[in-house]
Amino acid sequence: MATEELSVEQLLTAYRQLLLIRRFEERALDLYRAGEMRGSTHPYIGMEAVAVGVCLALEPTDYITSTHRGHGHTIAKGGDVRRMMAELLGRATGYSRGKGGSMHIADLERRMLGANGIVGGGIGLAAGAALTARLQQTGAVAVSFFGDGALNQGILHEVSNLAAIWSLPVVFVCENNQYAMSAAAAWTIAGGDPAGRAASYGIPGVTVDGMDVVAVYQAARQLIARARSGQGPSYLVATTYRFLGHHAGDPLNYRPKEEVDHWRAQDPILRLARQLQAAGIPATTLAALDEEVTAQIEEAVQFARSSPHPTVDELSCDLYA
Ligand SMILES: Cc1ncc(C[n+]2csc(CCOP(=O)(O)OP(=O)(O)O)c2C)c(N)n1
Repeated sequence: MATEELSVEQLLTAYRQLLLIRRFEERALDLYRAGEMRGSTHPYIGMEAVAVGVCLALEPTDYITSTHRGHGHTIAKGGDVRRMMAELLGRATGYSRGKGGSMHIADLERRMLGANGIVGGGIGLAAGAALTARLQQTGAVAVSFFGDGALNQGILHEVSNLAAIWSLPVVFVCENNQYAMSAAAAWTIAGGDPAGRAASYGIPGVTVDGMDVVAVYQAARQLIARARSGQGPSYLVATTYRFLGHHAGDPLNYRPKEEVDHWRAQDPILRLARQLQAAGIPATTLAALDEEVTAQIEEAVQFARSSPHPTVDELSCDLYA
């Protein structure tokens, strides 16, 4: 798709966001491997263009829901990498006061309604947020990010049907990264292109190249505008790939090397760098941006490391039994 509709300034903003996610994830993996981070983490590396392209088309007052692979969504919605890093290191300054970890980061101020350890768990929440927006007449839209593995969860059918009959302002964004853990999408999804399923609810279904941040932005913008103007929900299926394992400890013994090489050549950061250079931005500017982002992430790590652990008397606070 043409890049004309995004200014060079907006493209640079997108580039910075892609880098911020990539460098955050790389650093989180370092901390995991060094034993400094407890629990696990699900890296979003390779998929950054989906979160960034969609969130670029959203207003700050719009809602998103996320998945177990939620760091990219949080950052793309404007989340604070210091509080995220502190959460990963279990510190009291983290988003969940250090008691939730990677899969329990939410930023209600930025209307990021939470990462979610339950596959498909965010889908109903997004429809609920969309219903809230409708009843309060705020004009807000909700986006639900979910993986190809959630396509066959019952909740998606129930919520798609309800959202369609109530014409809710929600966009269902499927991140088809080709695998649900080690199960290839090609083995597990009936009916070919998942976007085709939207037709059974009488709503649009669009498939987009999820490695191209501009294409994602343009497709998302249309569907979000449609939802905002009262025309109801839609499906956006972004074809993408996770470059690394399902989680940090995945031995990754189920994907052929040629397949990985093919997708790595589509790296969304390299693709946008090429587009920016064609638009006249020198490579030195892009390298400087990368250095700035890397320093920002390092500062977030230092912030996390110097933050206190939650105290013992906080253990049962925020728990419901
Ligand atoms: C309801 C439910 N079933 C199973 C699991 C275990 N599980 C965690 S992640 C995952 C795979 C999800 O794949 P997908 O939705 O494609 O997202 P991806 O990991 O590829 O981003 C599974 C089966 C779970 N967390 N929740």
